[in-house]
Amino acid sequence: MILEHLQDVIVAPSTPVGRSAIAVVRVSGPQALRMCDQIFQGRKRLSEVGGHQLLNGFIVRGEDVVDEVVAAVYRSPHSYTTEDIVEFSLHGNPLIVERVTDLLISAGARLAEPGEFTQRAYLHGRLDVTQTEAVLATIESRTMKGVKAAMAQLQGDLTKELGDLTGKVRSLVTFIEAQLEFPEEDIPTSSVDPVLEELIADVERLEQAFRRGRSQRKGLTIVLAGRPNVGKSTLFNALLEEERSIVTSVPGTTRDLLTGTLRFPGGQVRLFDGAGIGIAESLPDQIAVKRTIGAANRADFLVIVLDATSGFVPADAELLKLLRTKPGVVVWNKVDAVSEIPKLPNVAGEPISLSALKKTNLSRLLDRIKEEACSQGETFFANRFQKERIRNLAVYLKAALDAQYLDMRAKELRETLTFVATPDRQALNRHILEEIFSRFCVGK
Ligand SMILES: Nc1nc2c(ncn2[C@@H]2O[C@H](COP(=O)(O)OP(=O)(O)OP(=O)(O)O)[C@@H](O)[C@H]2O)c(=O)[nH]1
Ligand SMILES: [Mg+2]
Repeated sequence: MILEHLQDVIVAPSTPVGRSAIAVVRVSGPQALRMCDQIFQGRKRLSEVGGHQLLNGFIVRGEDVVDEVVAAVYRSPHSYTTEDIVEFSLHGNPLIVERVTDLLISAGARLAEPGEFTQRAYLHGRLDVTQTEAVLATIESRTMKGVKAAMAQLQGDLTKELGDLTGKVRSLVTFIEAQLEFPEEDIPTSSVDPVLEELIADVERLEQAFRRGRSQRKGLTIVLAGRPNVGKSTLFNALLEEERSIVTSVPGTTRDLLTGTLRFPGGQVRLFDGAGIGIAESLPDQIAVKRTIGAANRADFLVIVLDATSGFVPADAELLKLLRTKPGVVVWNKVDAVSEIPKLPNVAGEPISLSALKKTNLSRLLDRIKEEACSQGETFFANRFQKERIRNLAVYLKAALDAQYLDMRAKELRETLTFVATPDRQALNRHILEEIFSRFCVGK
């Protein structure tokens, strides 16, 4: 990927290859209009018209007419890339698209790299990185809600939120430093507690909005976690209404991590079934258990499956610890085979009792999952740097809240500022930028 060469005129088809009513070929760069004039014949020359104009005309090669087209002209800086742009709407035949692209290359343009138009918008300062990724998210989103959230991001909502947060932390630091100027007065550390608590709540709200964003774009990841033989695979199959995972009465049946999709209006879930978490003797079993634990750690939400026929055992207590750091729900499975549902010690939230085998009470679990995947509220897409920054932010703000003295609080908060205030541009190195842009399609 080329990050410089902004003087080049770039060209690429912006619509998918195939037959269609219309196909678009896009050209951008400082000499784009003059270059297009070499192959376009219309009432006026493209380099003579103002921005935001449509011109009917022909693409010609010497004496030959290649196609009748509409050329849309955008003048710098009022265009997607901020450069001069021409978008030719052609008849949607791949042969014509190829011919027109080739003609422009012969006239001196260069074929654009994937995402290079968006990259130029970024390099010219029209989009920040968050917005750049939002462009990608808008194209990739699989639900309309996802598209809506991506549009909000494109309009800079998260960038603004982070800016507001930075402002609040900065005023708090200034306030504390002013207090420290007068050491003779004994100012209690708790005087800034409410402000800090509010900031922490702000950060948590953002984190929640990210999770919603992921649910809407890629689907929320949910892992069924439990000891071997508790009925995870039976439950996985029942939820997906498909015999996907092998079920036997032998503990250790599942080894590979299986995944299936649950779709709801307004959200989707990628459900995972893996090996039971417990003591594994053989090497393959150990690897399988590690995989499930890895998936559970990465998941957005957990379904902890317990076996009602064996009651609550010490190994289950270990599993419940997973819920300290992420949301989830506890399920008592196999309730068809017991007369009384076992008790669950000190866990937040009511467990759901069901039978995966008899398919009873499954709807309660499905409703809970749906609630998580389609929860209403604001949504953000965050790139990994923003997510990282927000996470660090939470850690430092909590450390500031725990700090005993005001000067220690000020120190933690100043550190906090380095996480929120770093502009994207500085945080990103060339390699990372290339990685982002390479995920785009050609022509965007
Ligand atoms: N009575 C009853 N048996 C069940 C229920 N769900 C699963 N079982 C049985 O429990 C045994 C284990 O089921 P699996 O679904 O393979 O359990 P698992 O948790 O995936 O097991 P591993 O893959 O070995 O970790 C099978 O014999 C199932 O028929 C249930 O709701 N009620
Ligand atoms: Mg299984």
